[in-house]
Amino acid sequence: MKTIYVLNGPNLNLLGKRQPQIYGHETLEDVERQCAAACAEGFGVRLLQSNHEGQLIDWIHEARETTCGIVFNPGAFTHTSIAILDALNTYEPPVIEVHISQVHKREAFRHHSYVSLRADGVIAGLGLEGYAAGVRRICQLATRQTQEDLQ
Ligand code: DHK
Repeated sequence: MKTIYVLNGPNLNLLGKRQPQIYGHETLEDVERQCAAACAEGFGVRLLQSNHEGQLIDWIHEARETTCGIVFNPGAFTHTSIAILDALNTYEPPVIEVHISQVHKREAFRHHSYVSLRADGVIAGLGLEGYAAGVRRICQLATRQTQEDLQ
């Protein structure tokens, strides 16, 4: 079984309760269920959430050894964290950056992303569907990579 990490940054533990007019009524458990359903055969997801930058960095380091891709909603660290960008730059498999809201329609400080300097794809404004789309893309890229490795 190939593992995909679905990483979530600060305040996303409150998904479903926090500003539902922006982030909707569904919870991280719904994200986990939808991501599991989006996996191709032979793939599985592990959903993780932390409000702490260092914990997210530790999980990225751990993912280097154990995963075939990361779907990542870094929350507000998207716009501030060079340390998370540096961690992602140590990670080889695909990274898909996800934002539930359409950040480019929001405040100017949400328009810049450090994570986008590394991400292989960026999804914003699709609601929770963005996570499932990210998982599908990782499955596709990882399968392609396996086929190339076999040639
Ligand atoms: C989530 C957050 O917590 C914000 O800080 C980002 C992102 C947007 C989202 O849309 O999922 O700016």
